[in-house]
Amino acid sequence: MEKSRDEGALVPVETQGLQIQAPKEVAGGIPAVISSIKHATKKSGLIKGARTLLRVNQLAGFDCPGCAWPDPKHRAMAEFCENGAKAVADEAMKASVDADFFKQHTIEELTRWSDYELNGAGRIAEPMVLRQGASNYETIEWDEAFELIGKTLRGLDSPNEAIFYTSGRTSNEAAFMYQLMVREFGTNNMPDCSNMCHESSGVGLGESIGIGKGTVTLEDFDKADTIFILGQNPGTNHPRMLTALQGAKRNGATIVTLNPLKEAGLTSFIHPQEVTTLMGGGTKLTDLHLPVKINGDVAALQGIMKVMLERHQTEACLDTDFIESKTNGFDEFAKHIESVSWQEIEESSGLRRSDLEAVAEIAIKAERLIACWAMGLTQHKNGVANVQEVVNFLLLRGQIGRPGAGACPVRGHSNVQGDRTVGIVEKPPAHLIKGLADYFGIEVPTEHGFDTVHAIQAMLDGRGKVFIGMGGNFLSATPDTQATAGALRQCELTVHISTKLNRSHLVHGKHALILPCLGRTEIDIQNGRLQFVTVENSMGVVHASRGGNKPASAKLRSEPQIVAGMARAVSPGSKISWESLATDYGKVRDAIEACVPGFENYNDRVRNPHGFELPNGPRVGKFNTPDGRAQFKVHQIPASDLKDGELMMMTIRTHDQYNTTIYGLDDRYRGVMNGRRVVLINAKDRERLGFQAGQRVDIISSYDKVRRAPEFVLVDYEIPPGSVATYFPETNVLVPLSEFAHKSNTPASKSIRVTLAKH
Ligand SMILES: Nc1nc2c(c(=O)[nH]1)N[C@H]1C(S)=C(S)[C@@H](COP(=O)(O)OP(=O)(O)OC[C@H]3O[C@@H](n4cnc5c(=O)[nH]c(N)nc54)[C@H](O)[C@@H]3O)O[C@H]1N2
Ligand SMILES: Nc1nc2c(c(=O)[nH]1)N[C@H]1C(S)=C(S)[C@@H](COP(=O)(O)OP(=O)(O)OC[C@H]3O[C@@H](n4cnc5c(=O)[nH]c(N)nc54)[C@H](O)[C@@H]3O)O[C@H]1N2
Ligand SMILES: [Mo]
Repeated sequence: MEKSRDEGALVPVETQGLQIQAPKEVAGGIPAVISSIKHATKKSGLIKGARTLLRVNQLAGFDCPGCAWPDPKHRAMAEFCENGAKAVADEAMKASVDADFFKQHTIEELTRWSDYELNGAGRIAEPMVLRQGASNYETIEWDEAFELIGKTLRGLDSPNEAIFYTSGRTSNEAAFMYQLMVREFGTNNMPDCSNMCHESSGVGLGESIGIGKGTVTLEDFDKADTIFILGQNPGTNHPRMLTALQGAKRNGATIVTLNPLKEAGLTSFIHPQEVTTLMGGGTKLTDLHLPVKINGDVAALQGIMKVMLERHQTEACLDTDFIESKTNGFDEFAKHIESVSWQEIEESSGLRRSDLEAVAEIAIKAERLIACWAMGLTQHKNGVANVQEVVNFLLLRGQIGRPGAGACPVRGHSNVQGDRTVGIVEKPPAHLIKGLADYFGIEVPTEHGFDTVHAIQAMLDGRGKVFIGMGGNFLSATPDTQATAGALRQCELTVHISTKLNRSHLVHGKHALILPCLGRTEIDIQNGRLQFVTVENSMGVVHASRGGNKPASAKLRSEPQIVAGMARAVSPGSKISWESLATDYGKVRDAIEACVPGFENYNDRVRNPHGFELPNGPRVGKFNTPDGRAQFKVHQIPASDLKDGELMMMTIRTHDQYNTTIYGLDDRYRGVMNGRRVVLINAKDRERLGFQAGQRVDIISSYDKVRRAPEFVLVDYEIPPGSVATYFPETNVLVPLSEFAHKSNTPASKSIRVTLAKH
């Protein structure tokens, strides 16, 4: 049967077969083990699947491409992780996307495949080109592909007409070479997946504490007596974090969660490697869950701090020594908090004063408190304010720069933090400009480049003419799918360095290239010598990663090799010895050491099996802000002004996806099985709006009343009134390009105003 299509989102529509079960209360356990073995053996065969799983996060193995959560130093064997296993199995698939595959399937036909089917086609086997006007990709030799890139880039009126995107799986070595190539060519147009991700954390923390990174290490979780988790679903997205939380719980820690949803992974956890806990129903994790409304966090945090400040009047409960000696802006901040009314706090947070008082009570007692957060805080117009409100909260009791305490933005992509550290950034810092100029003798452009939303704008209005993506799936990951599709189609050339087929390969410029690369799990030999790469985890630890699988195809090249190939074609007179960098990654590390602070003796230190920690001022009580102090920041509570019939929609991940890569069709913990086109809605909202449970609706954007995402099934769910949840990337078509966070430009993909209509 011909599937119907969502022409806006450019995806087929499938709602048949959806099954709804009760949401789960416990994460992990035997179901997680079974699920990962199923994925591993189905995708890569029994033996290869099992062998690969054994090598994840081993000291001599590769860094899991799943997420950026660090590895414990005391592990005896690989920490089991269901979703890490899925990521690894997915990369271990056969290389069946080859010349034959593309002969059989036209682009037009492939656009009718679902994201699940596209990913399921296997690894990409060889370089492919789509020539102008052709209906199918065909093979191309590597050198010819590089020459096409070189010729097109050299033919531009200005280097600023080219856009170089990066997704966060790229190693430090490949990322450093990539930014070097881009800067030698002459632009800083380097949008990055972190623009859509933790940019609000980077900007917010940078202003408040002088470093755009978290301040805790994994060991701090053993010491913390209180952990706050805001806007994060670790059971699905950072499963190994549950082990750390379990450890903290066993040491007596109290866990508080702020989330519109009661996520299974936050409620209770059974460690899959601990059969003994199976009988008991797992370790209870959350002690107090606050079902905050979507984007109610500024209000909730201000409410909590209002209680703390008031209490301090009668009974000292703030760290006044810390506030006086280490911070700035407290008086103005305290005045502001005093002025906000409980009515505003309750309305905007959707929480009761008594609940916030209970949380404040916990915070006042906490001697060592860690606050963790992820996309639930960053992807709002006030994403930077959310992050800074968390910092304000920590500063009140001096919970930064002490063991067991601090800020913990939990990163997504496994090397998104490292990519930034080594230079993937559209606003190059002074040390990098000087470092690259001194070490390589190149002239580094200083004009700021485009980030993600501005790159889309630039391609739309003709200022951007070539798009190159180092990994990722730009079309499906970015806001406003229609606009981004239009942007890519206007390009002279679109190039994707990829491991798997995705929708960005199908929505292309006049010419298009797919350049297939080795994955993290694969053996990388250059010049007869085994290479390894390095990555930085979410807590600023840099360590090595060595692949162990045979490459999926003999025609794959490593990312450093691909960058070197492009660089030689783009800058034929280059002063840089690209060949030597691409055949000895140790030389790339030497260059990073020379250009980026904190990498002294990189090649030696990274040979330590546990890697090394990059410098982190706040961790040791030093704030690298202009006045050397941490800053209290004043933010207004965002207006909560939904119109009649309007709902606030967040776009989240299922348990069976990795961003735009769809591994399977189940969201097991939430009980949504065999389908993705659902709206999780409060039954009271559904009834008020006159819909039946299970009814099919269209979702309509409030920003652009024309934009509809058709045919979603309404599912009654425990979610605060006025808030609804859907899965991305299907609903990215509704995320407006014009709604992004103040200062960080992160698309507001967790607060989208919508209405529903009968389908
Ligand atoms: N298996 C798997 N692992 C992954 C990924 C994946 O797709 N699959 N992606 C990786 C990447 S790149 C990232 S960035 C991370 C993402 O990790 P998460 O941030 O955990 O991912 P999301 O699914 O976006 O979930 C956001 C959570 O925030 C809550 N939330 C939404 N809006 C609000 C709000 O306004 N306030 C509060 N307090 N909470 C809110 C949602 O209910 C949800 O629990 O995971 C990484 N790891
Ligand atoms: N509505 C909405 N949109 C969002 C989000 C949201 O929560 N809601 N989250 C945002 C976030 S947090 C992020 S990080 C972005 C993610 O945006 P991206 O990073 O652009 O997207 P991914 O889906 O992670 O990219 C998947 C593709 O990467 C390629 N790939 C995988 N491994 C490798 C590798 O080792 N090397 C290379 N070269 N390629 C590889 C494969 O071809 C695969 O198809 O999406 C953002 N978009
Ligand atoms: Mo992310």
